[in-house]
Amino acid sequence: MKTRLWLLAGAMVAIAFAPGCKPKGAQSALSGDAASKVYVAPGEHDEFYNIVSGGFNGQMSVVGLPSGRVLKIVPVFSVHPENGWGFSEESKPMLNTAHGFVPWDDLHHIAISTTNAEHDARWAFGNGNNTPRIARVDLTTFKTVEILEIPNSAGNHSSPFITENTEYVVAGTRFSVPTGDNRDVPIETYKENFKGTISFISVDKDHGTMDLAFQLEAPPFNFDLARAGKKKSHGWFFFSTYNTEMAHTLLEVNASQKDKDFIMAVNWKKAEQYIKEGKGKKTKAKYAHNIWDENTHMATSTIKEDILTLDPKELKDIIYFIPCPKSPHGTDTDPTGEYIIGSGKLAAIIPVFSFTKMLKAIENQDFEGTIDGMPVLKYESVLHGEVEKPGLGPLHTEFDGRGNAYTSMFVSSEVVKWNIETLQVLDRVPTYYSVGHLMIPGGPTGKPHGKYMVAYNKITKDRYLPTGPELAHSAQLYDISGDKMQLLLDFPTIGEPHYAEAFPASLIKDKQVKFYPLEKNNHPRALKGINNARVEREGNKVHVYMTTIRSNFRPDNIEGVRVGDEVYFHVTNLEQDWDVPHGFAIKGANTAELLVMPGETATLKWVPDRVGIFPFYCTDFCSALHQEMQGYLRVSPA
Ligand code: CUK
Ligand code: CUA
Repeated sequence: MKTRLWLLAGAMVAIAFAPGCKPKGAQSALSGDAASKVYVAPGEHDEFYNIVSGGFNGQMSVVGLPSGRVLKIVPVFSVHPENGWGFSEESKPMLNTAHGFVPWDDLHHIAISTTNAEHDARWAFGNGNNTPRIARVDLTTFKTVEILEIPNSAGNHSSPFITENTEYVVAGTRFSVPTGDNRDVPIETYKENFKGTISFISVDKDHGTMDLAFQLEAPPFNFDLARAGKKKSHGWFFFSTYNTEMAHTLLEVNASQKDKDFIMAVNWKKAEQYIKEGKGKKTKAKYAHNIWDENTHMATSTIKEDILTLDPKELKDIIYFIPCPKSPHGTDTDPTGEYIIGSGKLAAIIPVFSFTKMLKAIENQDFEGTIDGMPVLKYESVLHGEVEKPGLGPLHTEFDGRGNAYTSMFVSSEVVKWNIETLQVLDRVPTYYSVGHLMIPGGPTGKPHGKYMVAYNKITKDRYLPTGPELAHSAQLYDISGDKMQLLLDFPTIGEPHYAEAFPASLIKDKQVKFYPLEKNNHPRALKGINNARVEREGNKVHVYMTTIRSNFRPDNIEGVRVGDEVYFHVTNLEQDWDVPHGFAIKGANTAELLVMPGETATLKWVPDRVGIFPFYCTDFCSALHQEMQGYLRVSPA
């Protein structure tokens, strides 16, 4: 989130609590036992996996909690030279879109799969904001195995949030845009030509495969964030909206004229029923669907264009609007599914809505008006109550499963703990500084694991050794097991962290894939042993069928290649052991390395543009003879 609240929060607020101002007690002393609470002894494992969004680096990072140690970067939406993601021929199709190869995106939110509203941790979903996409990472391999582009969307921010059995992943568009394949219209025709779109993407129960089930048209607001209902509110989705003024220019002024925006409640079970009854309209817009195949170790990209669209202007009982104080950012549902919290970031209170009251208000038609025929419920009739004086700039709320909520305050740089029933503020603790998202392990589920809370901060000055004009972004770990929150640890993050989730390591640590069985490697260019290692020419294409095993490449002296040939190095790693990848890099190639997992095949393409001798070598220290793992390619004149 950006600092557009500056102008609006009022000059006094902005001056007194400008983001980046050092809160009182910034050097706060830790109590003596903080170190022991985060100390994970050498050889011991962390208790939780924490999957953290990388923001503008486009990746996810895997962090252990409570130590804060970074265990891995999982490449998702951005190319990753470390392991050839987006450089190998097999992975390039993963980054394909309806308008070609897009090797970067901005990943903000993580969703860990659930069953019965509890983490099952089979998959981690992440959103790409810029070229609207949703990715799915398999948590037995920590590999991105699917990326679905979202048509009719721009700024895929309200995404990827899931229903309690991972039936659907949703994607709400931040920018309303003309729908269909992009059209050339005057921007000032915004209200007629631009639309908001909410996509419901079904997830296959067994394999996780995503499919764009249907899209819901919505007024041209900006959709910011969302949460599914759970337990009693299962079947509903709640989206925060802003710019309900429907401005298309100078939003910082024009989108702040009214004192309320809306939480948009969507009855998705109803929508699903209408789709089954054939009430969806067939529309078209191109989008890519990219799937990684663990059988062939290759990705395929398919361009699709058929979409089923529901129009809630006609089907009037899908969407209801709940007025919410200005510019809600996060909307969050508590573990019971009864309470819906809208964090109006320009509001002085936090409104807490009641699902039961919402249903009653709908039944009694307690409406204050309509938008395009869709009912606007009365604020008071849905309100459970307001948290008074919580702090400034409430953004996101998580839950500990003991009846308490924790809200991040961007402007006053603190986390505030309050009781969901009584709405009393129970504790507050400073963050350093400007906290964005916060996270409790299991916090968005029906069964939070409690124990810790992590604040993901922006504009974090002077917490670490300075590193030039840009400083490390920061996470802070707090112990929330007692009445008072206690700061335990600061740790820097990779990229800009937005949302994150964490779950007990015990859920997946014994399910990790250690290597790929060679006999099941169905890559069309795979080798099962060193005997078939060879070079084959097909016209101007040269296929090098290469093997790696400690500690050699076969073949390792390659001749007969000419300038302008397309050379494909199909490298099969014959190892059948945990943690023995081999790398492949060749001098002069305008691409990255490969890092080939045991039992896998990966391909590097290079078109040599000059004659000479080009050495290649293994990039991953794999044995005492790693330095001997090398070879030569000779390129002769065309
Ligand atoms: S956003 Cu970054 S602090 Cu994109 Cu979820 Cu709220
Ligand atoms: Cu193989 Cu180093």
